[in-house]
Amino acid sequence: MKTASVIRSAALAAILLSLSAPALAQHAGDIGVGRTAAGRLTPRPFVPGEPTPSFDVVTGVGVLTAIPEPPAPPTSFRSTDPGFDANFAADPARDYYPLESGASIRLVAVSDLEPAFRVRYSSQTIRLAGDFVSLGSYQLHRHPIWIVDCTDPGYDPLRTLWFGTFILRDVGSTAYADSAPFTLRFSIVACEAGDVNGDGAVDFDDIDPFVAALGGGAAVPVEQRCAADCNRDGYVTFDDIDPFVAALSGS
Ligand SMILES: [Ca+2]
Ligand SMILES: [Ca+2]
Repeated sequence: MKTASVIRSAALAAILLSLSAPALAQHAGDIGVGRTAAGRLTPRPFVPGEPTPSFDVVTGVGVLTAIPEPPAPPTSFRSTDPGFDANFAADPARDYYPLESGASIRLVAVSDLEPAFRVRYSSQTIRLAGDFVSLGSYQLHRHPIWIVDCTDPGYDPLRTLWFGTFILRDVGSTAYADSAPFTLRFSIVACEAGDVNGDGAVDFDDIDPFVAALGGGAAVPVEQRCAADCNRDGYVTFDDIDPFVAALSGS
């Protein structure tokens, strides 16, 4: 087991650094929709500890729920969270301001979504680049449905995380510039990257379960595979070793 010994050596080196749990990914709140002072749309920058949290579009992972509930095999995984909300206060320090009257905002995919992943609101569905759903006007607060369709031919039951890259676009009279692209990630189970044994901490006790997840495939519980997917690409591979060691050292 050369792989296991390499991982152990790297992890042992990492513990020489100060061990601390990494900051939790930000799951709570809606995605704030606003603009910069220069008139470019932007999702609200995440602000730690604020009373009304906004979803962190950089590190946040939305959690989808199996439909129907286990132990029945799922036909889909769904959630209406996070939603989109334009009613956050201005935050000049982060160049974030509320939208003005006349705005009409869309969520637009800039690339095809992962197979079996889609976003739906009313009759509008995002699957491919250019598809959009309407989010509403300057005071918008809308929750589209994030869906992983298990009946889709492209559905891979070994995948634990789906993602799509989007922009915010204004088709209203305010004519704000498109936001920069941002990637939203969704998992089919709640998990914290690196906490492979699920005890709430990232530490040496996670090394053995991580090694098991690396080679275990479908025999490994989905929560364990999700947590071992430290680079958040949906699968457990050798590419997760470095981020796992980084999580162990709290960096
Ligand atoms: Ca743990
Ligand atoms: Ca991975």
